[in-house]
Amino acid sequence: MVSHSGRQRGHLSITKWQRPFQNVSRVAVAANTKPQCGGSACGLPYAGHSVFDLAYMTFDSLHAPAGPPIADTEIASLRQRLQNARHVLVLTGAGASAESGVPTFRDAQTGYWAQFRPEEMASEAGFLAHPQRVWDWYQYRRDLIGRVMPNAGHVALAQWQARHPDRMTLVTQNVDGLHQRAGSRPVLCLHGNLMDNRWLLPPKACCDARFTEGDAPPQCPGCGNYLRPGVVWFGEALPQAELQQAQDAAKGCDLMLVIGTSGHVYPAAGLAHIAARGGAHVVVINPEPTELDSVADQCWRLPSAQILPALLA
Ligand code: BJW
Repeated sequence: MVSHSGRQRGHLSITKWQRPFQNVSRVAVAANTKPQCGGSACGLPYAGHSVFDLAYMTFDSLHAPAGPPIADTEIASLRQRLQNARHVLVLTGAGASAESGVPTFRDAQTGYWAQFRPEEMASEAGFLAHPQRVWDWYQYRRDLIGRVMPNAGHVALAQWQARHPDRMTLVTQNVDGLHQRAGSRPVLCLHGNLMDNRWLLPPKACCDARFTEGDAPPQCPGCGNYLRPGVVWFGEALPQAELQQAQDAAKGCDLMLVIGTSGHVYPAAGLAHIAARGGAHVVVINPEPTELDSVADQCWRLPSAQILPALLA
C-alpha cells in the first residue's frame, strides 16, 4: 500500500475519484457524524442526523463510497511520530475547509464566477479594474462562510493543539476563520481574514467607514478611497510577524503536516521546503497530487476531515 520514492516518500495510494475513501466509519464516529449518505442529492433524507451531526458532517463523507480502511499500522506510526515530536508545524490550505462546504480557492469560481481567473479576482489590479465584480465575489464568499461550520479536521487540530500547548504551530493560508471557530489558538493567518475590511489607500482624515453604504464597493464620500477585503492579494506582502513566526516554526519543527494545499502559492508553500531542509519529517495530506509532494516524506491521498480525527485522536 505504501510506495517509496524520492525522499523516502510513502504514498498511501488512495485518490478521490479512483479509489474509495478510507476509514469513513471510524472517522465519522470520531466526529460524531454518520457515515451513510444523508444528502438530498443522493435521494436520501437528512432524517436520522442531529443538528450536530449535520454541522460536522463533511460534504465528501456524504458522497464518498465506502472502502477498505487505511492500514492501522500507518496511522499508528504517524501518531507515534506526533507523540514523540518536539514541535509540529501544521500548514493548512483551502482543502482543509472543503469538507465544510467551502470551495477550494481554485474551485471557488463556480457558476457565474467560473469565467474569471483567481488572479483577476485576488489582486489589486483586478479590484481596480472591476471593483464591483471583485467586491461582489467577496460578498458572495462572506455569505457562504457565514453559513458553514468547522469540520472534523478543524476540530481534531484544535483539540490536539489544546492538549499539547506549545507543541504545535498552526499556520493557515485560509481566510475563512474556521480554525478559530473550531477553537484553535493561536492561528497564524498568512493571508488575512475574509471578514475584515481595510482601506485600499492609506486612510485620510475623511475616510470613515460609517459613511459607506449600499451594495457597491464602499467608498469614502470625501476622497473616493475604497474599502477592500482584509486579505492578502497576489503581489502583496504577507503580515511580517506571522510569516516570521511561521518560518521560525518551520526551521524548528521535527514534524510538519501539509494539509489541503496545492502548494502553488509562495511564500506559504516555502515553509515545507524550509522544514524539509531542517530535517523535519514532512507529511502531505491531500486527495490529489500537490507541488509539495516532492519534498514530502509521506503523502496521504485523503480528504483531511476524514483522516485527521483518527490521526490526532
Ligand atoms: C483537499 C480536500 C480535502 C480538496 N482534504 N485537501 C516564489 C515562486 C513563484 C512565485 C512567487 C514566489 N514568491 C512569491 C511569488 C508570487 C506569488 C505566488 O506565489 N504566485 C504563484 C501563483 C506562482 N505570491 C505572492 O504574490 C504573495 N506575496 C508575495 O510574495 O509578496 C512579496 C512582497 C514582499 C514585500 C512587498 C510586497 C510584496 C502573496 C500571495 C497571496 C495569496 N493570496 C490568496 C488570496 C487570498 C484572498 C482570497 O481568498 O480571496 O490566497 S491566492 C490563494 O492561494 C489564496 C490561498 O490561500 C492560496 C493558496 O491556495 P490553496 O489553499 O493551496 O488552495 P488551492 O485551491 O490552490 O488548493 C486546494 C487544495 O486542496 C488542492 O490541492 C486540493 O486537492 C485539496 N483538497 N479537497 C484535503 N477534502
